[in-house]
Order: sequence, then structure tokens, then C-alpha cells
Amino acid sequence: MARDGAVQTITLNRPDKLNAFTRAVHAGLRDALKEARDPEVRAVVITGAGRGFCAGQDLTEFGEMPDVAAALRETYHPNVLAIRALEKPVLAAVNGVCAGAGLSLACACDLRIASTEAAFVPGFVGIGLVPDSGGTYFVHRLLGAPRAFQWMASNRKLSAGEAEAWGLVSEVVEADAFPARTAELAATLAAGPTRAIALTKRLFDHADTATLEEQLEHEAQLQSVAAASEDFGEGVAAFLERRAPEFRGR
Ligand code: LHQ
Repeated sequence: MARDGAVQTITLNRPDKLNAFTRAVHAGLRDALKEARDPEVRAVVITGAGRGFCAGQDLTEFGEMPDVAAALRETYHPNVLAIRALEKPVLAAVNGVCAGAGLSLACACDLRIASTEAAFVPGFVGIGLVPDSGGTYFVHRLLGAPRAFQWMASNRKLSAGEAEAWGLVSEVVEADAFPARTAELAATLAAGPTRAIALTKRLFDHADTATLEEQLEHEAQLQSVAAASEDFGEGVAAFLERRAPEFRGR
């Protein structure tokens, strides 16, 4: 975990095993996401050490998992929910291969960029499992049901370029330029009006299941919250003074 100004970077760090999830990896992620709640943190990056992003569940720990559902509830679910609850943007910087619950983790984030070295593998179906850790929820929203189903029912490895063409990632960057581009994008996000960005995230999370009437009402309510922020005052003042706004995230 590293802090650079208002950006907190969380690096999954088991490079020899492509950062596959163990209990220790879950615990580290949980602590880091807790720390990311600090209001001084205005953007979070999740990435992987070495050549992988995250290969999902460590398959050698499966034996220690007599109750799979209980293990998911205890280890994966709190972290997925913590990412969605963070009131700031979370960027998945997919540096290398992601598979299984590692793919779900990337998709739980607010946006994804990929290195040319990245690849995306469903994983679950390859070992006879269903997508979990939000895999069905997020992938189906990102790709649409037909494409998501066809992909998750195969175990096809998607290249970074294909992932971009499908809209799974918003940008692909040459591997040697990837760390710098990640830092640049994270800094731009961190310099934004954090309250408004967080409220937008909340609105998007509800948009799929709301009626239009409900969503209009939700927007109106959260707009009154955004309109009470200091950053709104600064945004309007900067516009009128013809200068760039200096948002402070409150
Ligand atoms: C690994 C893993 C791995 C251990 C690579 N475990 N060592 C959660 C909990 C409860 C219930 C069920 O579901 C879940 C969620 C899930 O995530 S289920 C899906 C689990 N993940 C997978 O099935 C993916 C397995 N990995 C792969 O298919 C490949 O490794 C990928 C496509 C990710 C990468 O392939 P390569 O680039 O060819 O790398 P590699 O296979 O050579 O892996 C490098 C090393 O990492 C190797 O270790 P070694 O000591 O031989 O160098 C692998 O054994 C290890 N590794 N994934 N999930």
C-alpha cells in the first residue's frame, strides 16, 4: 500500500502466484480498503505486483475451504462491498493477467485500464464453477447479458485489445508507459470534485434496478447534496472567473 498525495495505491503482492487470493491477501486488501476511507484519500488504485493482476482464488487453499459459501461470505464479499461503498473513485490498473475472482475484483472497481500485457480469463468455468465475488453482477452489466454469458460460459482468454473493444476496459496502454499513465489518471481523478464523483458512483449503482421516476428522484436528492458542497461553489466561481477550478473534495 502506498500513498502519493491524495492517491492510495493498493498492490496485491504475491507475484510468484500471480497474486492469487489467500486469506492473507484478503486481509491485506481489507485493511487497505479501510485505510482508503480516509477523507484525505480522493482516488484509489488497485493493481498487482509482477506479471499478474490477480489469478483469483488460490487453488491450493481450496482444501482448507469445507464450506465454500461461508468462505465467500467471509473473505470476498466484504471487500467487494467495501469497494462499492468507498466514496471516491476506484481504478483497477490491470497490469497483467486476471482470472476468476481477480476478474471480478477488477470489474467491481469504478473504471479499468489495462496494460498491453494484461489478459482477462473467466477462470471459474475452467474448473467447473460459477462466477462469484460479483462476477455475474458486474460482467453482465459491463458487457450486456448475451456477450457476458457467452464469454463466462467459455474459458476464453481475452487480450487487452479485445477487452477494450468490448468496453471492459476504457484504455489500453503500452506496458512500459503503464505505471506513468496509471499515476496520471489517478491524480486527475483525485483532483476532481470527490463528493460529486462519489455521488455519481452511488447513482450509477442504483440506475439498473430503478424505475425512471425513482432515478429522477434519487438524482434530485443527491444533486441537492452536491450543490451544498464547497466544490460546487468553487466550480461555479472558477467558471465565472475563467480559471481552472481547485477542488478540495468536500
Ligand atoms: C496459481 C493460481 C491460482 C494458485 C496461477 N492458485 N496458484 C473463490 C473461493 C471459493 C470458491 C470458488 O471460487 C472462488 C473464486 C475463484 O477465483 S475460482 C477461479 C480460480 N482461478 C483460476 O482457476 C485460474 C487459475 N490460473 C490460470 O488459469 C492461469 O494460471 C492463468 C490463466 C491465470 C495464467 O496462466 P499463465 O500466464 O500461463 O501462468 P501460470 O499458469 O504458469 O501461473 C504462474 C504461477 O502462478 C504458477 O505457479 P508455479 O509455482 O508453477 O510457477 C501457477 O501455479 C500459479 N497460479 N493461478 N489460482
